[in-house]
Amino acid sequence: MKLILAVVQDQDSNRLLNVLMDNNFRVTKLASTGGFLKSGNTTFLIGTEDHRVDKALQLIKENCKSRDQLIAPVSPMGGSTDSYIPYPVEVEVGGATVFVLPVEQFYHY
Ligand code: 2BA
Repeated sequence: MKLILAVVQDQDSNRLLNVLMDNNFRVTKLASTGGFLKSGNTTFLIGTEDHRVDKALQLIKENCKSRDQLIAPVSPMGGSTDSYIPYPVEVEVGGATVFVLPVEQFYHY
């Protein structure tokens, strides 16, 4: 058994949840926050049999898009000038960041 952890953008999360459910995956959807942008994203926990991992990855890939996001200028007011960014910076946020972990034990009470 494997545990798939997938960090995706909020805009893709409902579509991905629906498609995973339609394909009989068991899913937990968590509200999360990206450390760099400090804005909301969504983390999926998907526990599945080894032979279904490729199908889950395919669905994630098909339903999550990369997007460019602007980081607003950071004001130095009241804070350190070390982190002052005077102009908006564009970063490409990936469609999905995915970890596939082996599951040592699984209990469902
Ligand atoms: P954030 O940490 O908010 O990062 C959003 C996007 O900002 C990243 O997109 C990347 O394009 C950029 N970025 C992140 N750290 C950077 C840095 N030190 N310098 C310059 N640009 C940087 P993605 O790489 O697609 O990541 C999207 C979200 O996935 C991340 O949101 C984070 O929540 C998660 N993530 C990505 N890699 C991870 C990892 N190794 N471990 C845990 N979570 C991760």
